[in-house]
Formats: sequence, structure tokens, C-alpha cells
Amino acid sequence: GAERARSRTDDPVTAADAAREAFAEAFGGPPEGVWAAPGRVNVIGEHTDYNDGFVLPVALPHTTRAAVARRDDGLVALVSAQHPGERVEVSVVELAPGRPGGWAGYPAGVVHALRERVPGGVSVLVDGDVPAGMGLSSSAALSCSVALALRDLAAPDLAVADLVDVARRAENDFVGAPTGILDQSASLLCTPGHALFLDTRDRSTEQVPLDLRAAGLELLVVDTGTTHDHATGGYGDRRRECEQAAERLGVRALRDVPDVAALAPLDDGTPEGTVLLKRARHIVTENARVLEVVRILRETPDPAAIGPVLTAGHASLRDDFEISTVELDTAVATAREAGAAGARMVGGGFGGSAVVLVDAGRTDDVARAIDDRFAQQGFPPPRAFAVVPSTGARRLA
Ligand code: GAF
Repeated sequence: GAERARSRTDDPVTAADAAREAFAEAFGGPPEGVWAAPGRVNVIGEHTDYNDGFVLPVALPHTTRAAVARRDDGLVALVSAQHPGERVEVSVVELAPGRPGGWAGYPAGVVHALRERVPGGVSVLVDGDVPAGMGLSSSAALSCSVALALRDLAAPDLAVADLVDVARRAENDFVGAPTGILDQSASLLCTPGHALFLDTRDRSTEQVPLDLRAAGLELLVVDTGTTHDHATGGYGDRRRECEQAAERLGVRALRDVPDVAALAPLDDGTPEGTVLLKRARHIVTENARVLEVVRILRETPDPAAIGPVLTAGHASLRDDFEISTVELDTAVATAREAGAAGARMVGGGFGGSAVVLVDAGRTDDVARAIDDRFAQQGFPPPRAFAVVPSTGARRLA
């Protein structure tokens, strides 16, 4: 059945205390503060961010906490409660893309991006409960918690919105994952009870009310247990295909394509042209779906009406963008058959989670139907939990 999102983050005081204690144990003294940044689930607008398009994420209740203190010996010392025994120490001046790698690359990349502000170095303890590799943006939660900490401690002139680029540079240039700004924007800028409507071209935002509980709805995240890694493989391929399609169409970005009819020049009869047409068609229709969902949420008190748009988004990711998996397709189809209002895969694709919009009274039925179908198909058991649009990055203590 559906397990509620219950974690230490439900109690910020406990979460902050745990991080502070773990910091003291690792570094022999108290941190200067504790910060938290959430993972995200995108309501709609997938792979549009690096095409200058629209996105509509909500923050998860799950966060990464960073306990941080400045040092004066020029070292960056990194410890993670999720990777016990892997203490990383490197001097600020020796930080370079890929060094350190692994989980430490995200906080180290943030320190690298702000290295002039922290020449004496920092000690960082991170602790979190955003499921990793599930399309829920655990990496942005990690980098944004550290970015906000360094801003508060050493770069007060930076606005929170400026940290989107700090965290993105950590991911793109240091870790080497060619992502857009969806995840960092969601983690830093989301507010409780709202979805964040973001135009990734001009960075304008609107907080769109999304009170699921009042509408008797639940947003169920179904983690299929299949992982992805955006630093390798398909994600970068899709990004290049989108750039090629924009170039062939003579537009700055696929955002500038007004409608599907304008994609006709891509259809030159070659297999390559057919692929580019499909990739670009996903982006053009997905941008339209974001605008449609925002319109519905602004106009109707019944968010269930966005369900069919979410399901259409899944079909587009599956058939045109070709980044779904058999597990994700199965979760989405089963949710629909069990009476969900809508369902789609979320995040970068090639694994990860699906999101299901469902009447609160049906959540358990839907979760059970997915469990049963996965068992029948011989897939590993999925993990389902309900989420509410939660708070963006903040200082806890
Ligand atoms: C990943 C990336 F990090 C985001 O920038 C975005 O492109 C997303 O995949 C797909 O919408 O999470």
C-alpha cells in the first residue's frame, strides 16, 4: 500500500538536531548553521528546461540537510550520513571538475563555484532522505542546501535566485551532468501549497496554488526502483538532438517553434529527420501542456482536470522522446486502469519514478494495483508514497 511520506524532515527541529550532532561528531565542534533543500517532482514540463521552455515543479517534503562551518586552513571537508566512512578532504584551490567525484562532487562543485567567498575552506556534513537516482532530484537537494548555506555565511549579496546558477554550474561543469535549471529552481524557489510555474528563458516565475488536500486528491510518487544517471548516456543524447532540431529549423531554441505544423521541415524522409521531428514534437507539445495545466489550475477549483494532460505528457515522453521504460509504462497504465485521474513518468527518464494524481480515497487501490502488476511481471516491488507541495530551501537552525 501507499506509505505516507514520513521522514525526519517532517520535523525540522529533529532533522536540524540530527545534522548538528553528526557534524559535531565528524568535526569536533558545532556548525555555524543547518540548512535544508528539498527534492522535487515535476507536475508537467519534462526536458523543456534546456529548450528555453516552461516547467511546473513542486517541492517534496523530503530534503537534504547541510550543516556547515567555515574553516581557516583552506580545506573543504565533506561528510555524508548516507556514505559513512567516506570523508573527503581537499584544499579549495585543488578543487577541479571531477575531483572529488561521486556524491562529494555536488557540494564540492558548489564550493568551487563560490571559492572566492570561502578561501579558508568549509566543513560540510550532509544528511538527507530524498531517494537518490529516482528522478526526484536528490542531486539538486544536495547542491542547493550547500549553496544556500554558503550564501548565508559568506555571500549575502547573492539573491536566492542567483543560487540556481551556482548549483547548476556545480552539476554541469563540476559533476559533468548537462542538465537545465528545473531541479535547482524547484529546490530553491518552490513554496508550500504551490507549484512553481517557471519560464526558463526569462526566469519569470508564478506560484500557482495547488491545494490537493482541499480537492480530495493525492499526488502519489511511485518509485520503480530502476535508476538513472544523467552524467552518462541518453540524457545528453536528447539534449543534442533538441539542439540539432532547433538549428535545422533556424530557431534559437525549440521554445521558439510556435506549433507542431512548424516542425514540417524536419521531416526530410531520412531516419535522422524522423527522429529529430519526434524529439522536437515532444518539446513543442510539452510546452503547450505546461501552459494548459497552468490555465486549468488558475481557472478551476478542481485540479483533477489536469489529469488527462499529465497522461498525454507520458505518451509523448514514451513515443516521441523515447525515454520511458517498461516499468514506468506499466506503472502509468496500471494507475490509469485503477482509476487515477492522470499519471506520467517524471524527471530525466530511463528509469526513476512515476507520479500519479488520484482521488485520496483511491490511493491505496491504485498503489495495490501497481504492486500486483509489478509482481505479475516479475519486476522488483515498487515503493509508493504520497507527497504534498512543500517548502523550498531554507535555513533550519
Ligand atoms: C533532469 C534534469 F536535471 C533537469 O534539468 C530536467 O531536464 C529534467 O531531467 C527533465 O525535465 O532532472
